[in-house]
Amino acid sequence: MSSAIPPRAVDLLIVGAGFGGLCMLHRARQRGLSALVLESAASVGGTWYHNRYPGARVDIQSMEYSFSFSEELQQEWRWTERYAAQPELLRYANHVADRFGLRDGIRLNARVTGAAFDEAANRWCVETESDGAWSARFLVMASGPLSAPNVPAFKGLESFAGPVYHTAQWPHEPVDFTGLRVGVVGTGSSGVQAIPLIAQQARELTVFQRTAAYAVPAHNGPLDAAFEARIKADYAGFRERNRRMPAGFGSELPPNPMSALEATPDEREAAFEARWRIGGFSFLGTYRDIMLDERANALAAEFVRGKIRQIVRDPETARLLSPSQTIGCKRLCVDTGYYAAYNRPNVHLVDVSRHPIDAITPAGLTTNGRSYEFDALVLATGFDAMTGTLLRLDLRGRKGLRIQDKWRAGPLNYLGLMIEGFPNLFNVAGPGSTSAFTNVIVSIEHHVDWIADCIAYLDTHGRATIEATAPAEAAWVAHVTDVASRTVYLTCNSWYLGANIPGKPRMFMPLLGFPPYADQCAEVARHGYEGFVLA
Ligand code: NA7
Repeated sequence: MSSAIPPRAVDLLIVGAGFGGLCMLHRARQRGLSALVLESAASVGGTWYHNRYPGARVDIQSMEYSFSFSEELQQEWRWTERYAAQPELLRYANHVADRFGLRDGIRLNARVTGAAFDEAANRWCVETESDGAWSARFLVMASGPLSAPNVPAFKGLESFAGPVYHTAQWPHEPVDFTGLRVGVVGTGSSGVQAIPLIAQQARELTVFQRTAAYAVPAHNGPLDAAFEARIKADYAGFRERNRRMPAGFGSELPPNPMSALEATPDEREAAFEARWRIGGFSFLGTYRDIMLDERANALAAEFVRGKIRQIVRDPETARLLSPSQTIGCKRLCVDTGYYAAYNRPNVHLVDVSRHPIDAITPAGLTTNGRSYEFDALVLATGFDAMTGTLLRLDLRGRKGLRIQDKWRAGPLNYLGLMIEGFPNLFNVAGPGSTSAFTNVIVSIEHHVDWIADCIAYLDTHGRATIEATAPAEAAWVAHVTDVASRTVYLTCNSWYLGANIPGKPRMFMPLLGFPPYADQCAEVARHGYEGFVLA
């Protein structure tokens, strides 16, 4: 690595000014560390800066999807909707940056291209595209688990005559599809959110679906003032109850402790219907074993397929929209009018599950010997999740070890926080942690606190570095897979497994169960950072 300008030095460099980076910067400053955030974008907000597609919205309730670290912040901020939309979430990120005076610690338009660990100095040297080099004792990757967009290598993509929009790289100026024929590829969470709104604008909308999605209604609406007041009367208690939930949220409606297999068909129908009416992820908690037992899962899945048949008028379209995989195995979608959008005469569904998209052409695309024409193309094709962002960097640990070599067979890590061979590098909400299976803000705050405590421990014990050991890493990765293998999560081709990216090694990356994970991380720290080498 080389740079014309000598590196400028701080204690802690943080990559990314999304919720993770903002939280880390604030905590580091509270602990008296000099810290700096390097952010590639022109402003803060991370996910909510980039994902501006129509309908982009959080699917954890707003009162939960927010920081808990400041009582003043959580009291003063007012969400307008049960599930906040992208512009409001972006305003929240900006408010946090202003409220805590963080902006002078954030370098915008500073895209990190790589980082190398200098073993003689025990420091990280971080290179940016156009902001020179920086050096720090500690490097925190708060670059997000879903931040490397996946653009499939479609033959002829560059030949398309009209505009191509990826949901995760949406333009900042409004996109108007009025009067246009639009093609959408992808029916995961992003496609499911965008399709109903694009359908309202476009002259014709053709959706190319490889895997049908399960979507449960959000029943979004204005935030109920009485609910807000009740939560704010004891926000700390509400946060604490949520932290004790398996996914760090949902304490208001915990999973039913009954097995779906013990209920009668009528009881089941009533129970599924009740949760369907409430909406959101709580549907998967209708019974305790939906994500544990394929027979229980099949009952929930069939209930949703029944809903699709009720909502979608054309039986053939309903059949194509009906997923066959286990429900929840790919992330459950939370929707507003998704299935009903297919009742519109201008919306068409093309199944590409058995015959993939052959090529993008100047006028549209071809699949299964047919051509489809459209004026604009939307790729709702997701992310190279959990590892893509780090693997796109020139990241080198001890002895020049490249992250691409270290992670050749999958993202080895310990506690989801550190990587052997990469001392003093912390990962926020990365593989091996509960991030993707939780209200990610709960996971972020947990990681940020653990990292800040770890740095304080090193300082009080006169240690320069901390590094995961290889045996601890191997055991951890096995543990993550073992936990998943006791569930239905290994039964489908999800991004949790890396299965959405051709050639990506299959390793189950996120960990299920926030409370035991948080306890385990605390235990490791209490025992002087077992599984790490401190030097
Ligand atoms: P997802 O959930 O990964 O969805 C991507 C969609 O794009 C999904 O339907 C894919 O089908 C489809 N896809 C991807 N590549 C292709 C190709 N080559 N051909 C046809 N279809 C393709 O991404 P999202 O952005 O919707 O959501 C990601 C996460 O963000 C979400 O889980 C939340 O955590 C927030 P597939 O299912 O792979 O067959």
